Amino acid sequence: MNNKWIKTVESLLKANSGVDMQHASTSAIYHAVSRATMAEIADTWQKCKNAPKKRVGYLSAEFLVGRAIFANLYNLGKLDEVRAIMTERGVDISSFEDIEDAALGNGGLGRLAACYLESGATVGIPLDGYGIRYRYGLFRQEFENGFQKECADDWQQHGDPWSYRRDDESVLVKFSDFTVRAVPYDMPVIGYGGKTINTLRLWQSEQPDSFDFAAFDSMQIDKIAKDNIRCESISYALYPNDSTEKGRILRLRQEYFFASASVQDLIRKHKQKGLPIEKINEYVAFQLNDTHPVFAIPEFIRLVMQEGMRFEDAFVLARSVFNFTNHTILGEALERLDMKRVRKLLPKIAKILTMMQARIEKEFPDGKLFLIKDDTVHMANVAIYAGSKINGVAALHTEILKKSTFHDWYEAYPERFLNVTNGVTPRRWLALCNPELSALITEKIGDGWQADLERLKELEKYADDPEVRRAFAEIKHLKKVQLSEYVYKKEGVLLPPDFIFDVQAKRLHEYKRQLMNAFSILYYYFRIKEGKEKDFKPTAFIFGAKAAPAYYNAKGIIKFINAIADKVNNDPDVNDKLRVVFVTDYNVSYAEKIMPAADISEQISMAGMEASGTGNMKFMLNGTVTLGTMDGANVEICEEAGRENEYIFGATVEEVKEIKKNYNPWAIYNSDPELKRIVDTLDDGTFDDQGSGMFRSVKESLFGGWSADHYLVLQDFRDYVRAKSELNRDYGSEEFLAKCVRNTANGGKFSSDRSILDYAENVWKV
Ligand code: 26Q
Repeated sequence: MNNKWIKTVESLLKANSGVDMQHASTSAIYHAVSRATMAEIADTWQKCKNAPKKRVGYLSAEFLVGRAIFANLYNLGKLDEVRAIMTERGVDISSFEDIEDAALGNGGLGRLAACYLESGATVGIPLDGYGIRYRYGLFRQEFENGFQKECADDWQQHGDPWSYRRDDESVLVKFSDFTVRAVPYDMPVIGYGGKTINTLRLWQSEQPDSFDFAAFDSMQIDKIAKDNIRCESISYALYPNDSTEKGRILRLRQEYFFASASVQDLIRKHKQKGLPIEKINEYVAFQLNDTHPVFAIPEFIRLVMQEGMRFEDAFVLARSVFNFTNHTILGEALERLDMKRVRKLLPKIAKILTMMQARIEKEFPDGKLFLIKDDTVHMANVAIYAGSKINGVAALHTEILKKSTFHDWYEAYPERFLNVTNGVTPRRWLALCNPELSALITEKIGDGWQADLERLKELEKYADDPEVRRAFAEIKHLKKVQLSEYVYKKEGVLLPPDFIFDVQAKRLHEYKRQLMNAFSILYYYFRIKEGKEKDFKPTAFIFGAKAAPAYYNAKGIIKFINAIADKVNNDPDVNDKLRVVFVTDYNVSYAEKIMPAADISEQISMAGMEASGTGNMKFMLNGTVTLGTMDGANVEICEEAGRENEYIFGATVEEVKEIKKNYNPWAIYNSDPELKRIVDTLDDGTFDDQGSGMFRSVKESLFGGWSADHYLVLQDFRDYVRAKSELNRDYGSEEFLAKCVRNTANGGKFSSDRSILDYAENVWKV
């Protein structure tokens, strides 16, 4: 950065805080540095907005962007310079780490959206994000006696220097009972190299007029306040339900709110250019991130009809601009909305959905394909029927969509289905979070891999070079030292850096089987105590996960793992061999510290359940072997790195299908005394759930009624510990170190740059 930049920082500090650098708070300096950088990029940003080509709108209810400041400076190529300038002035910019940015997403789907925007800007595709500016993002997690407690995430408490409010581009969104104003806040999305800057536009809901004068006159202040709250409630908070549908009215309002605002915005811009509406498909494409934005389709049809087009033409036009990504096969997560409710809140939208249903009935009279059935609208069906392309997020997942979830649709429209395997941005998930490994990579293969990740392949030959293996191992150790210090400070738990760091970090869900991991810890715990694991290499088990606040068993599993941690860490018989920690408030910034420090990446979902996973890719890039099932993108990780470089176990999708035909968890439990003892700790008094009944409920999920061990924890347990023990034996060997190198070397496919280029070529045609 130049002289001008630091002058701007200093004058912003004076103007906004009335102090100089020596006397300013971290928060004030953060703000000034961010704003000065915004000024720096203003011209490029403006120029990029007017690109006269087709633009893509990525519609997503979630954007889990994480901390912006370092990523932005890095992509501008200014991070080192800024660090130096600020150090000269007595400011350590790592203090900005106390300021966490927006967590406007739950997990995978929201973080994917953020990676995709960054990649779009990096590869120079005009891709803009559209979402909701939640006043409160995903809850902050605390533990109270080992129970999860949710706290509000007030992400704007230090201001929001990375966005501009654009009042003049507000639009109105109408519900049957009231109208709200959608006010856009624009964030720059800076590509690597800083040449392209796209926009993330987040809508905030407000009252249409700032004042109801009549009410004010008659002193009905309470009415004014009530109206205000009703409007602002729409973007008040992110729903923390990862993968479970809860048919809530406010959620429906949120979905229509941002879908409508975004479509209005793009149609208006198109018209402002003086272009005819029928040609909008030459200038705009929409990607729907799961079903959450699907209202955009009937809304688009409605608005285009308002411009004078007939329904049939509007429908055909819609089909040429919309595309849909599915992220789950979990039945309860496939959105189905009660048409009674849609008719009540959004009568015009209900009418258009009904016309679409009539159209499909005419086209397919046998009724096998439908949008509305039993007065319930299936949002995924709407997106498949009225869109050009539908994609899954990993090869295996897409096959499952074609074979089962959407089989009838696949038979009718095979050409619409395609796979786009997920990816992650290598800037945040390698370059920034692991500068030490990045320096080694650059030393070996030169610069440029950051934006051309396939080049990592050039590292493969070094897997056989003992010196490079050593260097890899030393960096891993350094990252473990750093994480250990951080975890000690935050959690008060000591993880010795010479232990194996075995990590499972992702949302808490029964299908992801954190419980099976917990059982494996107890397995080693009992065996070590009994002297049966003489050669077991000391291992620290690290968990990071949030449970949806209403997901009872998920919360029970958190409490269970915390109880295990308590016991293990305080037991002198084993704590030279085992440590367990459940880190508090796992989020993007925590992930940036954890991924580089992991020796083992646990990806242990029941096969067929995890659509892709993206954490698995972040670990891989950082030289971590996968301990996993043949699920989601794990399959492709094996393909790329070679299965022999990972630790694979458990039933495959086909086997799961077979096993489920007559699965009997009782039989497994009764024939395996070691496993029985472990499972029984849930209710034999080994652990205390403080009268909550949670542990009994978790145990019942393994045996009770129809849902008996739905996710085959008992079934896969033995093969899991088999693989885990094998890994433990291999750890530290020359061959193991080579595996780590091979993982980084073969991670190139999992750059989100590749995913975005896939979408651009096969879906958006830009
Ligand atoms: C639905 C209705 C009401 C409220 C919330 C929701 C909701 C919110 C978030 C439903 C689902 C989600 C998130 C789903 C998700 O993150 N899926 C993950 O997507 C990743 C990116 O494709 C995949 O890698 C993961 O496998 C998949 O689980």
